[in-house]
Amino acid sequence: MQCSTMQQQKLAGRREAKAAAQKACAGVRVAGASARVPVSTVRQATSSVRAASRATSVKVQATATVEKATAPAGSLSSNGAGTRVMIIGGDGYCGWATALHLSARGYEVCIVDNLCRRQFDLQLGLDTLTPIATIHDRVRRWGEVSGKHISLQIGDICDWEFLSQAFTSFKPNHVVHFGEQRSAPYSMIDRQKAVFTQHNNVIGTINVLFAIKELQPDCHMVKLGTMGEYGTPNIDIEEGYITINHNGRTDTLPYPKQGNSFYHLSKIHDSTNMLFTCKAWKIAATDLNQGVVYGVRTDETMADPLLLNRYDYDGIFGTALNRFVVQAAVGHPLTVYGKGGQTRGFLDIRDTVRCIQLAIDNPAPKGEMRVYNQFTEQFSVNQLAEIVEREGKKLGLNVEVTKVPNPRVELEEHYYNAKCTKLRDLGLQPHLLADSMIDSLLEFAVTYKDRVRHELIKPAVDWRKTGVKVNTMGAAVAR
Ligand code: NAD
Ligand code: USQ
Repeated sequence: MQCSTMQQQKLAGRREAKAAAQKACAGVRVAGASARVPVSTVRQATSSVRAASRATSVKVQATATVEKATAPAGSLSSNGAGTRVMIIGGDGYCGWATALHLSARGYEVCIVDNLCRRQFDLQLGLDTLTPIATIHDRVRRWGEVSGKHISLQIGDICDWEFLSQAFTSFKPNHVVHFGEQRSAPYSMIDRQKAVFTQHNNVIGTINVLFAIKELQPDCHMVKLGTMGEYGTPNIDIEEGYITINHNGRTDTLPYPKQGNSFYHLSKIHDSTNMLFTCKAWKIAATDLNQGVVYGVRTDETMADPLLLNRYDYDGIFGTALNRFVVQAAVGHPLTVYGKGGQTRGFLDIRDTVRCIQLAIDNPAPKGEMRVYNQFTEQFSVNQLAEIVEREGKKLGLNVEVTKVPNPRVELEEHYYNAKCTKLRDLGLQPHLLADSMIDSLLEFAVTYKDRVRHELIKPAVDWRKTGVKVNTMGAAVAR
C-alpha cells in the first residue's frame, strides 16, 4: 500500500478504525506453553515501554514524517492478496518492518514471536534508542491506521507444541524466519549464552523444517542467514555455492563457511540443516545471507508513533553504522575496533523488506535451497567512520573517531569481494548509503539523543574472555 492510501485510511471514519482495531485484537493469541520466556518479565518490559512511548509521543509525532512512498519496482508492486506469510521474529528490528511492508501490500501476515529480544534488554539493562510500543499495541494500531489485519501468536518456536499449533491454525504459504538470537557479542558473553544462542537458533530452525514437512509441505521457507557465515576468505565470495575443480574432477558445493562467533556459527548449522532437509524432504527454501542492516525508517513504521521500529546502539545489540550514527549524535568518539579494515556488506532496512518480498514472490522450487547474498554495498569500518564524521560535521556535530582495542577475534585487514547480483536480477533497486541517507539517519538519532545512555556505548564483550561464569549483568557496562 502506498502512503497516500495509508493517509486516506488514517482519515477514514472512526467506526471503520474501531472495527479494524477489534479485528486486530481478535487475532491476538497467546500460547500458554511458552516455556522459556517468563511472562512476568515480558509484562514488566511491555508496560515500561508503553510508558516510555507515551512520554515521548509528542516528540515522535513531530518527527515521524511519513516518507513519500516510491513506486514499487517490478514484482515488488505485486498484490500479495491470498498469500499467507508467517513471520517468525516479527516483533524484532527486521521482522516488524517486514510484517508491515507485506501487510501493506496485501499479504496475509501472522507474526510469531516469544518476545525474548525484549527480555534480553531487561536481562542486560539495555534499551532501544526509540521508544517502542508493545507488540499488541503495535498490531492494534496498524489495524487502525491501515485497515489491515495482522494476526499474532506469542510463543517459542523451540516449543514444538506451540509451533505446530501456529502452523496448523495459520497454514502459511511462506514462512519468513527471523526468530533467532542475532547478536554475536551476546553469544560470546558466557557459556550459558553461547549454548542458549545455538540451542535457540538451531533447534528453532529444525522445528520449522519439521513443521513444513509434517504440516505444510508446500510452504516455502525464507530464512535469514548472514554474510558472516562466509567469514573473510582471501578469495571472492559467491552466492551460496562455488564450483571447484579438484584433482581433475569438478563439483558445485556449498561455499566454505567460517563463523567468527557462536552466533555466526549457529547460522552455519542452520544452513547445513536446511540444505539436508531440502534434499531429503523436498522442502523449498531460500537462505538469505544478509549483511549488516542500518537505518530505521520504512514508510509503514514511520506512519504512526506506535509503529516505530527499535534502534539498537549499545555494545551488544547495536551494529556498526547504527552505533556510529548515535555516537556522532551525542558527541561520543566513533568506536572503530582495532585497525578498522574489517569490511562487510551493508544494506538499508528499506531494502531488507523489499528483498524478503522478492524472495517470497520468486520462491525456490521444492527440493532446492537457494542462497542469495542480501546486501547492497561493501564498506570497511574505517570508511563508515569517515562518512559519519564528514556528514556529522556538515550538521555541526563535533565528531571524532577513536581506535579502541578490538574486543573480537577477527581479521582487521583483509581481502573482501562478495557477489550480490541475484536479488538485483529479481528487481531490487537498492537504496545506497548516499550522503542524504546519512543526513536523515543522523537527524533521526539527534532527535532521540536524550534517550542515549552513554555507559551502554562502549564494547562490552571480549571474545578472549568468554568464560563459564554466568554474566547476567554488567556485560552491558564496559569492563
Ligand atoms: P531482533 O533480535 O531484533 O529480532 C529477532 C526476533 O526474533 C525478536 O523479536 C525475538 O523476540 C524473536 N525470537 C528469537 N528467538 C525466538 C524463538 N525461539 N521463538 C520465537 N521468537 C524468537 O533481530 P533482527 O535484527 O531483526 O534480525 C532478524 C534476523 O535477521 C536474525 O535471524 C538475524 O540473524 C538476521 N540478520 C540481522 C542483521 C542485522 O543487522 N540486524 C543482519 C543480518 C542478518
Ligand atoms: N565494529 C566496530 N565498531 C563498533 C561495532 C562494530 O568496529 O562499534 C566492527 C566489528 O568489529 C565488525 C564489524 O564492525 O568487524 C561488524 O560488526 P557489527 O556489530 O556491525 O555486526 P555483526 O556483529 O557482524 O552482526 C550484525 C548483526 C547480525 C548479522 C551480521 C551480518 O547483529 O545479526 O548476522 O551483522 S554480517 O556482519 O554480515 O555477518
